[in-house]
Amino acid sequence: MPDYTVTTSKYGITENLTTLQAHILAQETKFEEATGDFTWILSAISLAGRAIANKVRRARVDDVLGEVGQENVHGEAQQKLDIIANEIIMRCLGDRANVGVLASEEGETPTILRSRSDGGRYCIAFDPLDGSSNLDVSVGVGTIFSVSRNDQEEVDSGEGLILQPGHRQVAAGYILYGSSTVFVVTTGNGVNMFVLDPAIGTFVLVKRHITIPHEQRIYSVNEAYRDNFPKPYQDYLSWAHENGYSSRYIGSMVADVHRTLLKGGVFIYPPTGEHSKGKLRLMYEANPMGMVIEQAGGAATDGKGRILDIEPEGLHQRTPVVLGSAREVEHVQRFLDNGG
Ligand code: AFP
Repeated sequence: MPDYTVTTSKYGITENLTTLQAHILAQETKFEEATGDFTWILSAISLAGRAIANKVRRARVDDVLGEVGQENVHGEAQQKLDIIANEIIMRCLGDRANVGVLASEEGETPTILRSRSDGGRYCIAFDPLDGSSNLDVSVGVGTIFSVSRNDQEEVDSGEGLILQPGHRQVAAGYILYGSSTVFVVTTGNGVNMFVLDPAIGTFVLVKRHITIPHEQRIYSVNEAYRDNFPKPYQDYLSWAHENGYSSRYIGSMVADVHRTLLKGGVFIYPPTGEHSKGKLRLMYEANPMGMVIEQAGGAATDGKGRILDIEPEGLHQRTPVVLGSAREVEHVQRFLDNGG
């Protein structure tokens, strides 16, 4: 397929006019059995992303920063924008006739919208606004999503439908609300990046087939918890210090993973004293990010094996995460395999 990503007119105007929807549609038409389902789902996520981006930009003006004064299902303080973002996504995706099950970080159990026989062919898990505790200091935050098929005819519980290992995801990605609004997505055929052009209100393709650098001496971890990490992680950090590594940590997973994807390095959230299984969630953080990183040529492990091969047991299950450049993940894994 010719690359029409950037069009230069005879008047010297350079514009990027391949939209997210056009790109996904073009990908889908390569498959005879394609139904347009993906385009339909991703257009809903794109609509939600644009609406959330607008809310995030206006948060201080509209006075919707800060906590609501109640806790979510994990006992974490809920931000006003967590609730707003969740409602936007539920609304946008709930309207799509091919979505069967929706599961959010903000909800205790998944919402069953329709059975497979009624057209609900897909299950979607999402974190509506990851990193939201950073919002009041204008740090980049993001939405993470994971799409898998709804293979079961019979509706038992929403969890029964959505709890599938990450290698069964058919699409995954994130939207970063940073200095620009960036949509990164994979449908299992490489990773593409779109940026919201605010002038025309749509995501346009800026980079196709992103490849993560094979190695890069950067680690991204909350080093303040170092004394509470298992010893092999502490030993890895000592080794990294001795080997000229640089450290970058924002504390907002989408921003940290996005930097790791583009610049290389390794993002780590190990088990800690407080979170013995790690802090991050398998279904709507580690799995979708793992798929994006693998599709870009990197690796994602929980310290024991591939994240995408973990058999999930619960919607809100946590997992340790080590992901990024293949060589950098290998270095961490070497310490974990040797026990320090
Ligand atoms: P919030 O959504 O509560 O801000 O948490 C963000 C997050 O889940 C993830 O985005 C970060 O990678 C991680 O927590 C940061 O955790 P620490 O503050 O423990 O480093």
